[in-house]
Amino acid sequence: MGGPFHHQPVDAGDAAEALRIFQAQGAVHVRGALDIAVLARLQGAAADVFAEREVLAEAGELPDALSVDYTRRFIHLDHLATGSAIVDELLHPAFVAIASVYLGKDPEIADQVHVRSITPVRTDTYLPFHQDQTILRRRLLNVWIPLSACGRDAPGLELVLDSWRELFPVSPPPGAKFAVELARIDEQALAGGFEERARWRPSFEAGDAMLFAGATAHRTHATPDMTHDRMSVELRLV
Ligand SMILES: O=C(O)CCC(=O)C(=O)O
Ligand SMILES: [Fe+2]
Repeated sequence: MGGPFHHQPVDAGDAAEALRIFQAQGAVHVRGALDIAVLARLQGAAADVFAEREVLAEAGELPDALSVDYTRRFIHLDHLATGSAIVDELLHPAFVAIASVYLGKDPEIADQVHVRSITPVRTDTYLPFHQDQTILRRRLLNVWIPLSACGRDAPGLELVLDSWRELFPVSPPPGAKFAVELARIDEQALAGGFEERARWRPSFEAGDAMLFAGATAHRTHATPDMTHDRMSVELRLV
């Protein structure tokens, strides 16, 4: 079931087309939505925090409260020098318009806004297939914003289009600790239900965003020839 799928980015100025695509397949790639200077500021601020944590971790002095974040390599926006007000600069009116329709109300920003670092020298930073809605237990729109180009030389995102009609059974790995591991969906089980064209692995430019529903299955997309790091912001409208 599903398809034809829309794999091309849509211009941020065409909110109606972006909404149409989102409603048809549970995800839309929006181009030209974000100010590159804002992304660069975020990336610089996050790099500073990761560097500080690296020093603490090497000295065995990372506070317990930060060790989980560090292990998964993400930073809460409140912990960046930019402050969390920068979120206002990430919320393009098209994102808010799509969220309003999808949620059926004025969207709010969920508490956990993060900058994530995916680094090929630490493949444990890669996230397995999951649905955010299994973790947050509520309807949501994820606004996923890479801080630089990714999906070619740096890990991107893989989404399963049209997977948002149900919540799939979870299949946590042995010893699962983290929410996303507890929400893990078995790749074989998921892939079996969808045609290859439903598995979407876009190339992103800086300034792009991927908007996807809380029930759209997704994971980090990484291949052995992707050797660059990638940072991204994930903010969820609820
Ligand atoms: O950035 C990634 O690779 C995965 C992100 C993700 O799962 C999310 O934003 O919910
Ligand atoms: Fe996710």
